[in-house]
Amino acid sequence: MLAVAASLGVAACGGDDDDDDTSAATTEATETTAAGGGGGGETVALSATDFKFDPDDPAVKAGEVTFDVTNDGETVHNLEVEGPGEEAELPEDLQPGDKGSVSVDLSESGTYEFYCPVGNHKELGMVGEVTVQG
Ligand SMILES: [Cu+2]
Repeated sequence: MLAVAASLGVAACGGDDDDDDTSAATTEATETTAAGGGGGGETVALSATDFKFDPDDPAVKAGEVTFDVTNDGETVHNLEVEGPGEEAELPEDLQPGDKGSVSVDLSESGTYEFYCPVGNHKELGMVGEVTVQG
């Protein structure tokens, strides 16, 4: 037990350390075992600008949803999605012009908030809501 905890600690600390301001939310992300085939979740394409998401009210079917984010703004952005059982964010902030994607388990219908966790971008308007239909 101790050995397991120790090795987990080492693994968790192994990452690069350039930007750790936003908590260690990514440590749990590996929990999702590579869902073996066929899930066929939806993909939502989002454009991040200074300072909003477009669209800011997408609708999807319940399931594993992948958000493809393009930073069309002129400053760094990210995307964090508050799913029903977990929150997920892009592994790295997006520089202007960059793209990234993050998958979230949205298997329960409802509405879930997403926002940009960089600086005060959420307060500036980088917030939206995804509607999940069962
Ligand atoms: Cu932002």
